[in-house]
Amino acid sequence: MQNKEKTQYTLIILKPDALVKSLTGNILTRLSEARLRIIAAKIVKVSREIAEKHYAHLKEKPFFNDLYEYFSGKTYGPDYERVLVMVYEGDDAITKVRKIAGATNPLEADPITIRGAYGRINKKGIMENVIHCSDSDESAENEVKMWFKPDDIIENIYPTKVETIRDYKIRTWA
Ligand code: IDP
Ligand code: MG
Repeated sequence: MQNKEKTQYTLIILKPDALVKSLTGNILTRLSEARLRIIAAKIVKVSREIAEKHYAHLKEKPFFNDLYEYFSGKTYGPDYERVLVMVYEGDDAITKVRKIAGATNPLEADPITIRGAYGRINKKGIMENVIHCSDSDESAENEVKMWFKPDDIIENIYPTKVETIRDYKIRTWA
């Protein structure tokens, strides 16, 4: 039987080293080879709380603190304490983006992949590999819901509910 492509969603993060090295344009161009669609995007300052959720599988590792310093951009100073977070949609989006991104360890990644071309291992031994991309449908759903509210995404990709919250305060333009 022929393998059918299926629509997938994937959470992509351009990590602080991508921004420090002015690689945003290069990386978006590389990703465009996959012919996917961007359905959400924003710049975020990474809190310890969201880093611990996003990298829950690494939270107990001895290098987690150094990983947080890198992922939050603290390694590079206040001007770079930010990441670009996006959701891409398309046929086999997860597999295609993981392939273009390359292996986790930039020294082992194929040199023509994003991580192979632009990654490095820093002085503390952290793999600075410029891009995060979801590795399964399950983690994509988990990560998209962690980083975005339903209204930040231009399509309805996961079920939502409407809640009435009394005295809920929001900040608006003055
Ligand atoms: P992935 O980013 O390819 O999905 P994960 O195992 O989920 O790989 O790890 C998340 C991130 O943590 C990696 O992209 C890398 O920046 C960092 N990392 C993972 N394992 C190590 C390690 O053993 N040493 C240093 N950094 C690591
Ligand atoms: Mg991962």
